[in-house]
Amino acid sequence: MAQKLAELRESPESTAVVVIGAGPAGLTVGNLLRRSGIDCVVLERRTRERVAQRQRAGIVETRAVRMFDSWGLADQVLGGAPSDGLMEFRVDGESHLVSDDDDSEGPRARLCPQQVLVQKLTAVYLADGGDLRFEAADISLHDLTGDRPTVHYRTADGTLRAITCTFVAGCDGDHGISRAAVPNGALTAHTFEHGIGWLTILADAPPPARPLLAVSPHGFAAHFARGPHASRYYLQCPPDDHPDAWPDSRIWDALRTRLADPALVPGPITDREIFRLRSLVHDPMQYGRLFLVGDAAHIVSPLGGKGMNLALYDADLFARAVRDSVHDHDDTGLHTYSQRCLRRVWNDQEFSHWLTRTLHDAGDDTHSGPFQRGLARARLDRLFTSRNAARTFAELMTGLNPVPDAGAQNGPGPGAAAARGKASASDW
Ligand code: RFL
Repeated sequence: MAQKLAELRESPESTAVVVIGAGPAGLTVGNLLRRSGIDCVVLERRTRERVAQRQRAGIVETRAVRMFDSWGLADQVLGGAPSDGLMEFRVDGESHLVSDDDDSEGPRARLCPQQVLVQKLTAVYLADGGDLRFEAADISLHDLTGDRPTVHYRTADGTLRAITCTFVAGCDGDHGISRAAVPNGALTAHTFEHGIGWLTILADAPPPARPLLAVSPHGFAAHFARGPHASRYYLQCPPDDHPDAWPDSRIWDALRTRLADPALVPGPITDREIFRLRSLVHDPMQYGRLFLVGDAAHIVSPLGGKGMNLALYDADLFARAVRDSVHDHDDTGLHTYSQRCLRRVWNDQEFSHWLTRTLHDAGDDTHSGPFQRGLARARLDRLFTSRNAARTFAELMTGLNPVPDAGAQNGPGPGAAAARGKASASDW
């Protein structure tokens, strides 16, 4: 083994960027680098089939659609129809439509399930001649603070491989190896547990006309399209609840009650899981030549639909930064990558947190108490009646609200750690 590793170090492969993980973040980085004429290798531990089946997000926000459009990729990688931008809030059975139309020109959000985006990104990347290696096991990162990091991995047939590169993109999600390769103390984790559980259900059942968020004293529930004949539902539950406590009949009864829809059409349930709502930010999003992208750097609670969209934002900034560095010897984008990403990360965390608190506090007041419930109901009233409040909401939904350029930031705040002392630890 030691001899084999020594041999590998003698004659490694070489590329500009090794991308760890073939989710939305890694595949977007891979595609954008290829479009920029920059060599890269994407390493993914799962099989292609497994990656292509992971169902989570359902909407690519307006900002991300325009990002793909600016790379000439929107039509190739985005499936689904344009969203009509309307979302239904149902409060105690009363319907309120809220729009994400912010009057801006250009293509708008698309109804595109995450697995469709991943399948299309994979197909386009491979058709462009991209190097994507599935079933890459035991990946380890070396010399991240040197000039040429090395990535070791094992192929499906057990062969050890080594690749040297200029940059590593850590796109392997919250439980990947990239962030774990960073020494203790180099990154700070900011975490928040919401104290809320969600039962999440996928079913082959008719989707709603538009995203539906329901608030009532029975607890929060939601219903989203996940394709022409598939739906995802969420039901608020205690964080330590268990899926076994939710047989089909209980699920459909709870959905009918909380969605105030006695005629809700059920269907075969294909997946049911319980997870705790939590939020997490790692600062900075860089260590040496390793750049963390997407869920590897941050987790956003699902309300607001920002997790995947933030991953796409990071991927775009990273690819542009590498392009400027490789083609123009301009490293500004790489040096400001973490700060700039974190400004949007905190922006989206705030929006998601606001929506999470509002929709849960407004309903089941055993969770928060009557005072918080009154505040949350007032926030909803304002959203439904004030044009300015609705417009701010629309801007946040589209992802088009301006976020200050972090490069100009001098004062303390999220991201500032990267600009101050940690810059030297994470500098390359
Ligand atoms: P992913 O999608 O987790 O992809 C990481 C990839 O890395 C691979 N990997 C490794 N590869 C090699 N070696 C290793 N050691 C590896 N470890 C992991 C994995 O196999 C995988 O292929 O991260 P990425 O690319 O950053 O994308 C992030 C998004 O997946 C995530 O933010 C969203 O799914 C979050 N999310 C939602 N986001 C939205 O924008 N809108 C939504 O409506 C939405 N709904 C959701 C969600 C997340 C959910 N879960 C996970 C709780 C609904 C749910 C239920």
